[in-house]
Amino acid sequence: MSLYQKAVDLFQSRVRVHDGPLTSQLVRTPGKFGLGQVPDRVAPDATTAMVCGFCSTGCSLNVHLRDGEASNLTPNFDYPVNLGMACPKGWEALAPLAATDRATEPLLRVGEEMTEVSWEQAAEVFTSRMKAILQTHGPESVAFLSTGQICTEEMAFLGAFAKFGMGLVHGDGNTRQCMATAVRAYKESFGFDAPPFSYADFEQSDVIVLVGSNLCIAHPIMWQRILRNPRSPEIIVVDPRRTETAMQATTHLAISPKSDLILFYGLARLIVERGLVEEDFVAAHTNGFEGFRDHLASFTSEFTERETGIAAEELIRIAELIGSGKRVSFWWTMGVNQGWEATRTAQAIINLALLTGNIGKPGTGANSITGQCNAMGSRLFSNTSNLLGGHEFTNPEHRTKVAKILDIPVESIPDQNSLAYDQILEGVKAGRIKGLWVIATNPAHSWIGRQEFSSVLAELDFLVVQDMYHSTETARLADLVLPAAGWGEKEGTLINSERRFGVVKKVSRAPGRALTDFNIIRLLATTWGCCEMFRRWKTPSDVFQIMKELSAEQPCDFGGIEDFDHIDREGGIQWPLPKGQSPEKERRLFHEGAFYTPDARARFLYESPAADPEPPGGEYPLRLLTGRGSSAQWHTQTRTGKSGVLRNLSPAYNYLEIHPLDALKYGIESGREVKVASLRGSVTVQAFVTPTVPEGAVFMPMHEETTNRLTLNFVDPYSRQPSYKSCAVAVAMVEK
Ligand SMILES: Nc1nc2c(c(=O)[nH]1)N[C@H]1C(S)=C(S)[C@@H](COP(=O)(O)OP(=O)(O)OC[C@H]3O[C@@H](n4cnc5c(=O)[nH]c(N)nc54)[C@H](O)[C@@H]3O)O[C@H]1N2
Ligand SMILES: Nc1nc2c(c(=O)[nH]1)N[C@H]1C(S)=C(S)[C@@H](COP(=O)(O)OP(=O)(O)OC[C@H]3O[C@@H](n4cnc5c(=O)[nH]c(N)nc54)[C@H](O)[C@@H]3O)O[C@H]1N2
Ligand code: SF4
Ligand SMILES: [Mo]
Repeated sequence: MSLYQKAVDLFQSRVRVHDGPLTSQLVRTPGKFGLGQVPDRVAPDATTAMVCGFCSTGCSLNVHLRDGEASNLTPNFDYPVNLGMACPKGWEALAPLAATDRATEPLLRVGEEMTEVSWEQAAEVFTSRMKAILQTHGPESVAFLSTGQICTEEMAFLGAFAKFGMGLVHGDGNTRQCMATAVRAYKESFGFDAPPFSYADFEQSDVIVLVGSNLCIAHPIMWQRILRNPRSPEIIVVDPRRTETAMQATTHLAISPKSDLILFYGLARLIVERGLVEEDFVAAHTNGFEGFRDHLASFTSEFTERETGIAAEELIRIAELIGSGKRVSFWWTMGVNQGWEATRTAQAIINLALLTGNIGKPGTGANSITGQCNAMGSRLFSNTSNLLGGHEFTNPEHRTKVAKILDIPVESIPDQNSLAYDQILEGVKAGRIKGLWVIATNPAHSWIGRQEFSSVLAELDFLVVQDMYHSTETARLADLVLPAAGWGEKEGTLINSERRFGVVKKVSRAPGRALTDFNIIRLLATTWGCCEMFRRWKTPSDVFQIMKELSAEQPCDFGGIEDFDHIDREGGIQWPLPKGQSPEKERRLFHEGAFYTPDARARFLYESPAADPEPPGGEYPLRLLTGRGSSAQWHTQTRTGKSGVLRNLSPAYNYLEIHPLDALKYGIESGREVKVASLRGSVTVQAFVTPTVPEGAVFMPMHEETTNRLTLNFVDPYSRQPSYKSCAVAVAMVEK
């Protein structure tokens, strides 16, 4: 009997007969299905602290209530993360909740029109149409796209319902666009996806190496932590652009775009050559050093200089600084993760930390900074690329363990990995995937090669979008829009970059009939007929307890965290915290040199550089770099675009940064409209001539939907993360 048939049989044997219309009860009868168990908002005129719902820094904000509604907020001075600071998005976090384009009712497409329907109808349409697709085309014909921007408990519930309840095999999330490379790199090098650092390391380093990471814009409060470092650290920024962060650094290595892998191999060779390897550490705690040393032979300083544009003397200075025995910390973000040889590049950074023993000690580490507020939660609990709790779908022991804890038949857990995001979209294009459920992500704007994306979605029989707003580029394409409550309108946990659980709370009422993601999933699970399977999953607090059980004996074990109040009292708690241990204020991993591989040794992993999938040249002579534009803009701007303050802090128009010499070469005038074209399409933006981009490259922010009309859909072969930060373009003035 197929897995799918078993799952169908299971549902059927468990379908309960309800008395009367289910969903209206769900909405109107508090308590019956758990909705009323969402805790009442905090006392009417109180102040309560909760973590921010934008970036992964995880700042704590004091939300002040008047007559039971959040009226304003201030940063929390007592929280170990932000110490009284917040960036503009944090200060303006309440504004997006009041936007006029909030989705307030479920919307169903009838012909070209979107019509308001009740929750009961919405859930029934969801169930009947998804079931019909599954019954006709099998369990691989429906997929879901999850997110790093909802609470951990919601992600866990979503992933569990989709895979164990609905019987889906395929589900991925926007963390593929963002973190997949770091996940893969850590798993292979350390044996588990485990970013080892604490933010305290920013303050305790002598040398801080930031690779493809624009902290001043993307993680401004982490940058503030660097500024608190009393050791006058050397700050080395590796970025082809002279970013705001590069301008503040002590050294800017303005490398040729996409030459990072060669740079790090070149530096490693110099470290080995000059006898700067921390030999005791390498011998006791790593594997693969000899092979790595041989691999480095061809990365001479002459070759490295030619490929990266960094002078040989400068390479020697940096290698000596890294190998000098000082506390060196390496930090990387999207300049590394979003590339065609991204996994090996991340591992080349890890290799430098291992070579020099810069791991497990204060002020050190090979540290991947996460992006979204709960990217870390999604890495552990979204049930997409990992089985809940950092387990493996393909490991029978893991499946048995999870099935036992959840009290579900082991057959309801898929024994294969999901297709990755790009492969799911391939499946849609090829007609194999006919139903798609998109939650808290806006891929019609943010996915690479967007032109293609919209036409791919048109192939679907049924597209469901669950979002706070009905106006997002993706929601506008949906057959069914499920209106979701947002940050501040629900409770649960988020896990920040340094593995710290923080709590969000309900301080505002969601508009209209919008429900929390948790309750939407609960409603759909009930209508689907798997009430019984999820009988323990009544509230986010219940799910937190289940997640604790799932984490047992995993590197992320957090059985020692009691509940949400405990997290609140302690000012956030980092994983791991096994049962019986008390939380410390800040902790890093690997202080004993024991990694999560079977022999407890970290691995040196390396490979020859790969070919550029679309080198600039010919008709498209420039390389397009993309990324964050300002600290006031968040991704596709569905939230930050709703705050007048943040709009005023953002560029008023969509722009392209171009070097003065290229402007001269191509006849571009600053402030004038230019056409930017790639093989995928062309867009018109305003030129901004500036030497902060290197000659031969241009930069566009990702916040306007036009940018991804140009980008090339190409993924790293190991992480399948898209290569957002490079494609070939041409630029020309628009004739008036
Ligand atoms: N204000 C704001 N903050 C955010 C976000 C936001 O949208 N707005 N998003 C959050 C999320 S989800 C994420 S993932 C993070 C992203 O945070 P970052 O990764 O810091 O941001 P990006 O601007 O995408 O990319 C960083 C840098 O990579 C550089 N880069 C491009 N190509 C290369 C290369 O080949 N080598 C090197 N070394 N560098 C290169 C770019 O020039 C850019 O300056 O930010 C988070 N914080
Ligand atoms: N060219 C280019 N493209 C990029 C990047 C790049 O550097 N360059 N970076 C990539 C990266 S790192 C990332 S992370 C992605 C981000 O890409 P997306 O995830 O598509 O961007 P967001 O705008 O954050 O989308 C989140 C959506 O969730 C909704 N939402 C917010 N809170 C909630 C909630 O609580 N519940 C529900 N149901 N919905 C909610 C928002 O309204 C919004 O529509 O973009 C990627 N795209
Ligand atoms: S730095 Fe990140 S977590 Fe802190 S206030 Fe800004 S957006 Fe929120
Ligand atoms: Mo991201």
